[in-house]
Amino acid sequence: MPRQQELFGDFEREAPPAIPGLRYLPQYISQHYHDELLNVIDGQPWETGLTRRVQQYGWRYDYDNYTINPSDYLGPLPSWGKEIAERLVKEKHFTEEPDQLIVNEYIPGQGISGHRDKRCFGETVASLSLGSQCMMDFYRGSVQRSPETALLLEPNSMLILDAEARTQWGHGIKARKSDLVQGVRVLRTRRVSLTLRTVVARIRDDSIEQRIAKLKLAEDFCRTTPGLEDFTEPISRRIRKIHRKPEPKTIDQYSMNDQQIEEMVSRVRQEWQQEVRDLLRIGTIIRAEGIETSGFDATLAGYFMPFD
Ligand SMILES: O=C(O)CCC(=O)C(=O)O
Repeated sequence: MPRQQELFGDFEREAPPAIPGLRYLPQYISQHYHDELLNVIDGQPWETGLTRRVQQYGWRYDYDNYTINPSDYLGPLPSWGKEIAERLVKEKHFTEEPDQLIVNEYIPGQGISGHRDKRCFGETVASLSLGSQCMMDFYRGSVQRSPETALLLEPNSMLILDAEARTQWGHGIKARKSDLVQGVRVLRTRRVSLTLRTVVARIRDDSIEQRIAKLKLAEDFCRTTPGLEDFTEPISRRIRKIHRKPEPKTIDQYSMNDQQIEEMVSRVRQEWQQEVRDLLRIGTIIRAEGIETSGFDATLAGYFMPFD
């Protein structure tokens, strides 16, 4: 008998594939939580442009170009998504709170092609299963080859993919109406899954155009506001520096290895943090001196406020 067997319906649960970074958490949520969540999800609008219906929250995924564009921020996750995202951080499955959620609906006969999640997403991917059970295939290396192993995803379970399971292995769900489970053909019913991921800082922390627009507003404000003139030149210098850099559109268009991407992400993040610090210093002076900002663009005042 395989280790870690437990009863699951008429089947004995088998140990998940031994792929480093793959964690399978059966009964992650209760049946009651499951039913309430599905009910809320079914009350939201579905997108119908793909072969399966989806809902997207946090950031819109660009299915044509396989990436996320900096302008495609949709807003914070809804409370029911955020609750799961927070739990994943609390339980240390994620170091940063997931800020992107895709709800996929699979009616029997639908699936998702073998793929590895793109680099616009962070190092961990989580998927919560509602509704039907289904078999997920795992591909070592290329998803063009046959899957090497599979895992039965049960309703209420959570699948976490990080490390090798995220970067070296692909996963997918065959578009069919039933699965062979321990030699028994089991029909699928409707399945709904919630995939939670983080969007990498390079995309999340504003496009370069947005940063420049923001800094230009700050530059104008400082130039014309008594007490803030000294900030004008450092801001202008930063704008000139950003302007000199070409901006490749998305992280997936770089031909860089993982380490180079990490270095670039961390450099851009540091630059951005410096800008935030500059803006916050200006904000501190504005508040300390009681400088009037209401006559200015309302969004500008927001940039000078600490983030929560
Ligand atoms: O439905 C699932 O559990 C997986 C979905 C998935 O792989 C994806 O959204 O990229």
